[in-house]
Amino acid sequence: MNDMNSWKHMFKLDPAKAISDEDLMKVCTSGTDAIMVGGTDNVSEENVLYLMRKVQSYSLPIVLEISNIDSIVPGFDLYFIPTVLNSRDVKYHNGLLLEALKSFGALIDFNELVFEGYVILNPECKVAELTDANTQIDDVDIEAYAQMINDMYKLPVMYIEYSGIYGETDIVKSAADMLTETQLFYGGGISSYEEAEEMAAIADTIIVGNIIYENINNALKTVKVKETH
Ligand code: 1GP
Repeated sequence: MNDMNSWKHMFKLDPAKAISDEDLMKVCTSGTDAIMVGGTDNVSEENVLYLMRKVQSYSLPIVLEISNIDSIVPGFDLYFIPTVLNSRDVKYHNGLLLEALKSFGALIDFNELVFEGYVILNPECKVAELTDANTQIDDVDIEAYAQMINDMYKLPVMYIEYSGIYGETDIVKSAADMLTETQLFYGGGISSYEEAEEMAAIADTIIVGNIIYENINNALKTVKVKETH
């Protein structure tokens, strides 16, 4: 169930945003490979638990992408831990992690954790602001980040995050070309089947978020990339 290497498509649900039971059912029965629960603002133990329980009534993997220590809830299949490599604040490299390990290190099942090397590329998105990310990155920079992740830190996942806007395919391709072991996640601004198809041809896994809340039918169409990749 948790063979995430084969996941081509994930929907990302924000616990701070409302979704109707009907739309949640459509998302969870769409054929997507997994549901990722994650967001930047107002993510709490209460809203994470609420969404987890709702999604657990469907039979697909559910992953928590940890936003803050207070909203970590047991019961997910996997826990994704971001480290933001282009953040200027050490807190978002390993500072939060250090605090979490000091408090809970003895209780953690490390087999459930997946460390994500994030590179945030939309300067306007909330997470870029929060983490003080240096988003002025060209293809040489992204290649170096990809090498850092694949060859040096040897992280299982590189996440190219354009949250809110559709990214530059050349940048994503530059990263993809450097990765031999690391799984490439792409997320940001996918709002149609055509965009999903274009990014799915480059990245290993695409993540579709906002469009779920803006146009559920277009969101559902993105799952069709699984038929071609
Ligand atoms: C956000 O990468 C995800 O963390 C998906 O981005 O919400 O723009 O689809 P969108």
